[in-house]
Amino acid sequence: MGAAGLAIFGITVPSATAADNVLRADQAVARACHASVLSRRASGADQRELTSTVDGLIQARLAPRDGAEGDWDVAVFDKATGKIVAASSALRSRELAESFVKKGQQLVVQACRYAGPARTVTLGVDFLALTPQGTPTTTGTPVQRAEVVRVQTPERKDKNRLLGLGLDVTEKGDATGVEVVLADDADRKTLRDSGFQFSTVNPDLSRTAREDAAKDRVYAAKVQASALPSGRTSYRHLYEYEYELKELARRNSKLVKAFTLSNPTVEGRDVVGVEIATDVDNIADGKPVNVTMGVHHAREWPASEHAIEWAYELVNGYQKDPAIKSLVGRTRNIVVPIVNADGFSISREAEPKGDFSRFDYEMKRKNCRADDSPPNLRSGVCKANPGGRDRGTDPNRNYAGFWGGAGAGVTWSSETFRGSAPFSEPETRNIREIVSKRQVTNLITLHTYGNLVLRPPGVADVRAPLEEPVVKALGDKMASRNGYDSIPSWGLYDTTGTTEDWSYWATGGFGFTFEINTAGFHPAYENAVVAEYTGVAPAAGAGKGGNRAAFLDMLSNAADPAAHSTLIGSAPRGYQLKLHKTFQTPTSPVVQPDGTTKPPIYVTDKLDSTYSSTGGRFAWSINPSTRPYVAGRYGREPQGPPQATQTLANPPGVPAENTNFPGNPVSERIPFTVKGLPEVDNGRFDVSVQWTSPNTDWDLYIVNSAGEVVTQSASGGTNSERATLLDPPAGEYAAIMVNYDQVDPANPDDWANGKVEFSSPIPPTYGPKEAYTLTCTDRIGRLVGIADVYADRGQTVDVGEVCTNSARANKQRRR
Ligand code: 0X9
Ligand code: ZN
Repeated sequence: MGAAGLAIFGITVPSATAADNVLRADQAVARACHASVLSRRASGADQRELTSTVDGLIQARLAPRDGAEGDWDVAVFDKATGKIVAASSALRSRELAESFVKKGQQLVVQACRYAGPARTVTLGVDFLALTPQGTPTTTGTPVQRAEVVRVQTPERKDKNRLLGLGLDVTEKGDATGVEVVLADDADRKTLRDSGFQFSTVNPDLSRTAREDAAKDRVYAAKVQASALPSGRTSYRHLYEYEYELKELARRNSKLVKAFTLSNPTVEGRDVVGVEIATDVDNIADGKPVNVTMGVHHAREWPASEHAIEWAYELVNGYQKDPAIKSLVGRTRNIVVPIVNADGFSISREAEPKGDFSRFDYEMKRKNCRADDSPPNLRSGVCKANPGGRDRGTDPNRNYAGFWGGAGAGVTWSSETFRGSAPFSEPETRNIREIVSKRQVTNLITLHTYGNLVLRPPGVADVRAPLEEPVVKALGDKMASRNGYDSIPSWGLYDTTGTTEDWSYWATGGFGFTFEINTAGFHPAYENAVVAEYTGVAPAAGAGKGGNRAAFLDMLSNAADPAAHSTLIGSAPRGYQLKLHKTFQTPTSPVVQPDGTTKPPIYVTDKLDSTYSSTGGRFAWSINPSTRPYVAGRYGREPQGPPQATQTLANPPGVPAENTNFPGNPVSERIPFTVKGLPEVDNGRFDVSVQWTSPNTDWDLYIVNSAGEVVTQSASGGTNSERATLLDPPAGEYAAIMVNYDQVDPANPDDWANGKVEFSSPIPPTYGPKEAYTLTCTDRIGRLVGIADVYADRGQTVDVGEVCTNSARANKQRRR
């Protein structure tokens, strides 16, 4: 896989001498440094002119000098045309602007002092030559064709086997198949050798990418302002996200605060987000916290667009819409549009679009981690590394939740590589920190594509949480707005180490993944962003409110005390209440490259959040004290015995071979009846049949009285089929037997032993209750109160005067 033959590596060419490297501006001017080349005399900026020494990459970095930080931004322009080449606008003075340049190209590097006290900043510029790796086997290196195919996966186990091939499996799929991206001939060979049946969905992904880019240019040229909250008409660049977030904060300083996450990326970029709340700086005000984020995966540009538009929605709505104003007033909102900043920069800056021979970076998914690659691929900047898209960790397999199990890559080059350890990556550490330090009651992580609202768990053999009906109801409600399918994550296929499989099971904060649109990773802006967000055709949410309305439902849920827990009591002004919890959660047994497993790793989490008292009564919105991981598993108490086994008699004769069911209806039909309460209570039924040779193939479909297929089993290479339905409604059903293929049609291998077996529902299981440790410290930090606090979802717990009367709080604990 990957960019072999066309891959490139970088040679650093040192430039600018030390004296040149200090840039100065005596005033700060809040402006978009990337907008244009400023006059040499303009205040608040400084420039250098350079000539590129290479055909390759420029990297322009800023670093603060002498402790004074401030906020400087940088932009690189083509001198002849004034066009922007690269820029970086994060919140401090640590910037990395990176893009492609031509040898001899004249450049203007412009640094702008946006805010803060630092009058000077250090500029470092590197040019990196891009050189073909190795000798191409032919002159005119063959361009690798990227395509999308739909792979037939009649049974769940087929999808899991498909994942094991290390191919690029999307979220667009259903019970019987899933779309897979084949990047090159190596991928095509892998799939062909696997024996899976597949059909082409899009024979030329490059062409689609070029067409989509052209559509985007036309749309942006034609439309002044879209119906989005910001009016935006095209995909933003990383520096535009950074700049717009800080402008939102600067223009709405009481309502919006921009912040830098704790861990810079592998390439050294600052990752930025905004917090939105009334009196935003008082982060310890006890309101529930709603997090919306995007772009764990580099190529999924609509994800960050939806996230930043949501930030605009809240800010605009706060001024203009009383309902939004009320919701914003009762919550705190954190928006991190781009979690994987390195990867996004590479995918977004790839030019020309659709030229996957050039570094295949437009379709990059992972981050820029290089340490886990083979030694010869460990060096070189991400945009110019010889490993192509192969290098990197999948940030959405790197969280601790069930890490190391099914549905994640074990080797460095897998598109779903889980990383060297849980939370080995800066991207996942950043999100972990937010979720661990704040009471994040609600979280949406945005991805593309497949039109799905996914809820935990991501892996089938983790039973649903005890509160499954509540989580499902919230997912269903959001799906009624965007028109997506609301399903448990494992419904499509297994994944482990994903965001909410950690955040939900460790904190109880509701967490969902949205897979936006059905057309691709970053298809036409007008559809994937404007239509999906606002809920107009061709989006599935047309007329239903779209993702805008789904996000508002999530925010309403955050604002609803019945959906989380609340601590009430009273505390003197200036006293600090702290909730603490430490626990260990095992990962999955850790799958090894040879397929064996090693014991789970125990990951220690520390949750520490603070409420700062303003004096008198308080109400602090928190997550339940017992983790869903511990609380128990969903189930149902049997209300009666299961139904007795029924045999399915094989009708005389053998139907003609049919590889095209249901298009061709030729089959055998064997009716059976499912009973219900009060006589019996069936938790599931299993229909099974057998025959002699694994080279013969019978397929089994179960239909209800309306003729709808309710479950099926259509595998190949076995001498049996087994179809399961959970909680089957009472009624008339039929087993449909399709004679797919006979080894020896003259001597038919007929099916036998047909039966329907019924089992009781599995009752719920309950775990122990967990507590938080609540402490109170006075104005000089002395511990003045301590109590254990148990809080269930929806419950309000009165801890009384915990700062002045711990005894009373302790009594509360014993009740
Ligand atoms: O694979 C992922 O990380 C997510 N899909 S994407 O196509 N955007 O990469 C979804 C993870 C959860 N999905 C399943 N468990 N199927
Ligand atoms: Zn994704």
